[in-house]
Amino acid sequence: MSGEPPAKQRKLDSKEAFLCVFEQLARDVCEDEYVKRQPAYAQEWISFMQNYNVPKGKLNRGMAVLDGLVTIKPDLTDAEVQEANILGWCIEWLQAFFLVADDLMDDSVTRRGQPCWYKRKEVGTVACNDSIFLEASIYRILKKHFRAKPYYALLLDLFLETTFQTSTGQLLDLITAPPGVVDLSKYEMKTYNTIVEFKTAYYSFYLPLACAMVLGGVKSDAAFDSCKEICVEMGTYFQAQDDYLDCFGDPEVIGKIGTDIEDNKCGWLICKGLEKMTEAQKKTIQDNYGKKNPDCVARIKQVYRDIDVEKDFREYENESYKKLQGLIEEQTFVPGALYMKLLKKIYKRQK
Ligand code: DMA
Ligand code: MG
Ligand code: MG
Ligand code: MG
Repeated sequence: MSGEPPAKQRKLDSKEAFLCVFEQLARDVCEDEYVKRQPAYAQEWISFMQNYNVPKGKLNRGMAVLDGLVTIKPDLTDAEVQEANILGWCIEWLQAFFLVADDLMDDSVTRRGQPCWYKRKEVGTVACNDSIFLEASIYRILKKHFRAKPYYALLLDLFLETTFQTSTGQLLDLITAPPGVVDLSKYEMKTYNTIVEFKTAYYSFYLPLACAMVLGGVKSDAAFDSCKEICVEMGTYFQAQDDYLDCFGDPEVIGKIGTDIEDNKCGWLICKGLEKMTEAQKKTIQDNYGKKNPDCVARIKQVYRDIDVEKDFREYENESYKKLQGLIEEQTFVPGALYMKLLKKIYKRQK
C-alpha cells in the first residue's frame, strides 16, 4: 500500500479507486481471526456472499463520504482519502445488510440486475443470517481501522443509531402493508413521510454526509442537526423516485423488478393518487391492490395513468429540488457543495 504512487490514489472520485478499497476490506473480513477458524467451505460462502451483495450497486452512498469530505477539506492526505473510502464501504456493507433482508421481506425477484440473494436455491432463508453477518462485518472493519481514533465511539454511535432508525422505518413500511388486507385509509402522505424518513433518509443521506463531517473535523451539534434536516428532505425525494421507478421504471435500467403494488405498499404513488381519485377509481384500487395477479397490477397502473399521477410526481420533483436548494443556501455550517454534489447525482435519475 505505502509503495503506491500517490497520483493513483488521488484520482479522487474514480469508482475504480473506490472498488480497490472494497477488495482490501473484503479480504480483511475473510481473513478475520474468527472466519479463519471456519472450514474452507464456510470461508468460501462468506467470500462469495460478500462479492454478490456488497459491491454491485451504484455506490452513490459509499462514494459520497469522500466526495463530501473534499468539499469540507480540499487538501486531503492519502490516509484521509483511505479513511473516507473505508467509511464509504461500511455504508455499502450496511446497505447490503438491509437489502438482503428487504428483498426477502418484500418478496422481490431481482436486485442490481441479478437474482435476489435469497432467491438462489442454495441460499433461501440462510439469507437471514447472511444479512446479520454483513451487518456484523461493519463493526469488524470499523474496529480494525478506527479503534485508535478519538472519534471511534462517535462512528460506532452513528452506525448503530442509523441502523435503529432504519429498522423502525422498515417496520412501518411492512406493517402498513399487511398481506391480503387493503385499507385505503392507511395510505396517507403523513404516514408515507414517516416511513421514508426512517427507512431511507438516515442511512442513505445523513450517514454518508455525517461520516464526511466527522472526518472533516466538524464539531458543532447545530451543523449535524442542519445536515439531518436537509438529508431528510433529500431522502424523502429519493424514496419517492424509488417508488415512481418501481412502477414506471425500466427493470433493465433499475436492475430490479417492481413489487410495490403486489406487496400492498404505502408508496408515494398510492398516497398521492388517492388524493385525486374518483370513488370508482378508489374501488378499482380496493379490488386490485396488493395482489400478485398481473391483471390486477395492470389495472392499478391504468388508474395511475388515468389520473396522470406522473404529472404530480414531476411537480413534486421540481418543488423538492427548489426547497432543497433553499435549505442548502440558507445553512452556513458547511460548503453547499457537500449537499449539491449528491443532489445533482440523484435529481431526475432514471435508476
Ligand atoms: C428500501 O425500500 C429501504 C431499505 C432500508 C432497503 P424499498 O423496499 O422500496 O427498496 P427497493 O425498492 O430497493 O427494494
Ligand atoms: Mg424492497
Ligand atoms: Mg422494502
Ligand atoms: Mg422500492
